[in-house]
Amino acid sequence: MESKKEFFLECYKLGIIKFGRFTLKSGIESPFYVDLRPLASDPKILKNLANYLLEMLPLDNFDLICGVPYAALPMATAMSLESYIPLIIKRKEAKSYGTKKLIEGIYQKGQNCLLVEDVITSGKSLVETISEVEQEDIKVSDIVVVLDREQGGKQLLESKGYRVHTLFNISEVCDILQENGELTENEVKRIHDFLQGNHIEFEDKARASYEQKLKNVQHSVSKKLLEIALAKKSNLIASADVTTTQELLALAEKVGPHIVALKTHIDIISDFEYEKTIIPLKELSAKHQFLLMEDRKFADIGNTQELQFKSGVFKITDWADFVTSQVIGGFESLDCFNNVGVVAIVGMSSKGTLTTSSYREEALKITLSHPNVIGGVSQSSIPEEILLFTPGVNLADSGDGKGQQYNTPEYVFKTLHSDFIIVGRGIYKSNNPEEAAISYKNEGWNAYIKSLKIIATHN
Ligand code: 5BU
Repeated sequence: MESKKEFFLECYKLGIIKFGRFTLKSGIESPFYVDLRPLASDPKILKNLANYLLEMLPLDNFDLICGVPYAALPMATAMSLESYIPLIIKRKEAKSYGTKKLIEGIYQKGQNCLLVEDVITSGKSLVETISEVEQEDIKVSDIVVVLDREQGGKQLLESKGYRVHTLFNISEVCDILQENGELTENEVKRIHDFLQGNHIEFEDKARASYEQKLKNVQHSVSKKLLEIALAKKSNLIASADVTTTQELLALAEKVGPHIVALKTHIDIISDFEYEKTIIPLKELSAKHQFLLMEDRKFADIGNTQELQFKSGVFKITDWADFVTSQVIGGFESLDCFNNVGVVAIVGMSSKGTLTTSSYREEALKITLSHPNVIGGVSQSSIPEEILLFTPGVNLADSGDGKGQQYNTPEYVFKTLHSDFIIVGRGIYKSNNPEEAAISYKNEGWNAYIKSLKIIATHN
């Protein structure tokens, strides 16, 4: 098997820990959130996990294995399959009919059972589970836990005489992630402060308003975007990921009055003709007062980007008000976009993206210093002197089954201090795109207004 650290990083890729601001069941706000259920969906990882857990244990001691429902059930099952120790199943609640049994499976009184738990925090729910198992005259001496949040649970159980074996704890996990560029030193320090019960400040300082930003921005496209936002009371950019000219123009006509910009992927239009596609689109943008954002995501050397921008059938330079570009080609690769605004891709919304915190840090340096850049696309906050555009917004879904991960408007304005939300399928796939655009516009605007009012800090 690979090293424990490599194994953890494999697990981390499945999205089991998130950093930010989360309200726990107890009402306490935490700078990180753990959910190990995704581990069960990767058979190789689950099998390896079972073996890592088994390796730590005095296996001869146990007659039975039992997982604490629900997250640990597949883990306990995998451990049973790997070790041939029989599995029993504990119900969350006793059946209200029939046998009213709390424990299912074959066991005898007096047998010793290993309890398996995914995450231990205060340990209170484990104490309850243990007492329920013990009420069935099954002995519990050892508990094995995948991740210890280091918030007193291990000590509580040990004080009651149980042995607690933990595979990972949050401190070592933070160290691994820092080493790997996923967390900064400051972020790790905050997590340690939180774990030690110290007061930590969540950045809830009031954000800059569009009026304030309008005074500070230099680029004419930034100014236009902010002016339209204020005039329409909208921070919505509709992503028109449709594939025919007719659909594109119909969508622009319907949502035009409610948006600040229409985002295109012009190369997915199958019947593209400059005259028939772009000319009427330009007319609609003038009629309904929205800008055109071509989401080309340039990612080449300057010379090639310039050709892609100015030549070919699309001639983006002639009609787009602003474009998206990766910054992977370096500072000078952005020089060619000098008649439009550039939105730099700092962080992506898709699962497993390679835009780690160290990449984002470097990308931001270019983003902040290049005069053509008006803002960035990111899923984390960026300095307020530029505009933040956030895709991956949907009111109904949390993902699309293809790696997209969605947030709500409330989250992106309050936590990330976004300036503009980008909504694709939430609008163009809706039965009534105009109504959907109006509701995203209102949700977005209300979330923005609310985010202006947050001044208090939290404990
Ligand atoms: P959706 O249908 O709302 O998921 O569409 C989102 C749009 O934003 C789509 O056109 C993507 O190409 C674009 N996008 C994104 O979703 N996430 C990113 O990180 C970047 C762009 Br960069």
